[in-house]
Amino acid sequence: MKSTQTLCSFSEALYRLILVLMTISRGVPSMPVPTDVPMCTASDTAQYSLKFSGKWSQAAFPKQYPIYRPPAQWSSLIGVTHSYDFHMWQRNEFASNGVREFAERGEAWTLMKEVEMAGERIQSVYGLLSAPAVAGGTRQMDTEFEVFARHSYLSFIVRLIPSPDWFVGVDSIDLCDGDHWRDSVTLELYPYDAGTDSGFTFSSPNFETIPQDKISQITSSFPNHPANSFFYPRLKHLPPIAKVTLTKIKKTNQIISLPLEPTQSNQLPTGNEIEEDTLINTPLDCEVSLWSPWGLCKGKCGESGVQHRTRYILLHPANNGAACPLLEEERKCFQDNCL
Ligand SMILES: [Ca+2]
Repeated sequence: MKSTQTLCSFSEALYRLILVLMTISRGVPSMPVPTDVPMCTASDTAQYSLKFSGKWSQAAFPKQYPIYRPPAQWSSLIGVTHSYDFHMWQRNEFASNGVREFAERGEAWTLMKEVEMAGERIQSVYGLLSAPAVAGGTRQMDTEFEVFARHSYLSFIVRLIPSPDWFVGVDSIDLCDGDHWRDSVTLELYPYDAGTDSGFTFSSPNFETIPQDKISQITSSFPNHPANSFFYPRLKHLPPIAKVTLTKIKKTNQIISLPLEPTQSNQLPTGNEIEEDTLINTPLDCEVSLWSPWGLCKGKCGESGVQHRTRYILLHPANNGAACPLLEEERKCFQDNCL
């Protein structure tokens, strides 16, 4: 249900996005720059393509992998180009309301409003960018954006669907390197927890975190609880769950003064291909329940009998993980409770 809402509201989101962009764009070029900040002296502007590649496959993340209602997929991507003094989100800091709503439900309005206000207040934000949701954990999405010497940073966020409040993203990657623009930047992405919902598994019901936690990276051992969907005690590190590649594109005569092109670039047939390097196989060991109590002793009165106990499979093994142990056990007993 969450995913349907995300997908349905996207076109409306894009429309509103355009309104926000128009608002943000006003007056920004006159922004004063403090002198104690590392300066970007690259030529005025650079255009980049952004390619987001999901690597959330069942082979790489076999535990509780969401197969239906909804299957594993990615929300729309919401990004910002900005200066050093703005943060869309930060590890070990509290998520804003906008990040909370996006991470929990994929609703972008508050987040965009926050960005818009930051643009008006401190003129730290140049523009917003977006790419539409993709209905598959290993799909790709593309968009384009423009950066300026005074607004050379990119941040973005993409929500994991389904999940309680989990997302991937980038916080303040600087595309300017002194006097030039970086040609290409590739980053592996790992899941983060927004600290606002305490669900342990992809499909946990809503369970608000009170008081709110800070944003934390989810690892194979944190949160340290066997019920967590990313808890893999045999792994030292989780495999990356997504990848983003930012590539500088040649300037054309076409002026992309504001990144209003994402819908068009997303219709390119190059998107939505599965990458070969998503074929990571993460072993998943079988997990079984505790034993049931011993059953009744069956046998003739006054003689030895047999009783049984059982346990059941909590998690089926995958990718050559440890097989399940015996699920039923019997022992001799003495039938002394004769009627
Ligand atoms: Ca959480």
